Amino acid sequence: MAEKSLLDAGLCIIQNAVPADAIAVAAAQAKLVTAEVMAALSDRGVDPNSGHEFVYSEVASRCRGRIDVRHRFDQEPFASLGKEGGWMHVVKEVLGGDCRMQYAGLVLSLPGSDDQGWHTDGEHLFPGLDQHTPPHAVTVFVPLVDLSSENGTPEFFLGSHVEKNAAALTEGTETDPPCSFDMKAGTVLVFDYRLVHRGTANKTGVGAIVARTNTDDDEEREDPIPKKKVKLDADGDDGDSDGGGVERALGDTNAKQDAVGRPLLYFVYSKTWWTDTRNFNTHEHLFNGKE
Ligand SMILES: O=C(O)CCC(=O)C(=O)O
Repeated sequence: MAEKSLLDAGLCIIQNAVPADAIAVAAAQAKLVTAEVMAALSDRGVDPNSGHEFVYSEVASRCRGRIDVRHRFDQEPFASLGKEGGWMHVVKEVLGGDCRMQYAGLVLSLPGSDDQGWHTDGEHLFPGLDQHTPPHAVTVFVPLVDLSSENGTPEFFLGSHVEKNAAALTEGTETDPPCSFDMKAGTVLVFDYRLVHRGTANKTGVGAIVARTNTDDDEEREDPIPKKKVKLDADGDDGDSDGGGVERALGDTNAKQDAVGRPLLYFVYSKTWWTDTRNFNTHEHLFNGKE
């Protein structure tokens, strides 16, 4: 079912793919990694909110207020998630049991970020071919907080992994609007590398974002994302099998979003014989020593 959706629409959703406790651990580590990267960017006078593009081997800008972090992703808990995440059965079904992980990272959308430009994560293998080819690579999005139109759900043009459909988009003859999904943390999206998509603005706040560690004062801070009724997922399930465990585990994470933005892990897998040479094509390091 999920595999068919991935092949036909270019995307599938897997409910509760990551348990609440694993999300909480990943969110805590993401916060540490992010603080380290933000501090190093600040030392270099780089402001992710300025809209100026930058690319280091550990972090790159994606648009104003949106950064793509690849620092410490060979370490736990990300290394294990990349190998054993609750999406691997779908990925292996589509790419083969011998598929390999290309890379993993975190897209952080800071409060007040812009909508991202429409893009694909990679090209068609044989552009202009008459026939549609099966996926050679997929991306898995793993939100570490609940996603909503407030903090920015990614948007997708379903079917645009097929070249002629993507061409219709470019030519303006595509009529179906893009779709997005309000998702709980722990529910993941797997999509074809060629699917046209973008991140959307994080409207949860504006102003300067300062990387900081938790203090006792944090307990008294107002939650910048008021708790509201969770919207249903694509299939009408609210995605919470344990009656609120995800929300409990993430209460603290959500409360700190003003400091760390909206964190979204991603993992990219491919057929064994393919390598991504397009993304993060730089040798300039943010940190003095190599990772
Ligand atoms: O931030 C998001 O929601 C999506 C980011 C994305 O698609 C990208 O950086 O390629």
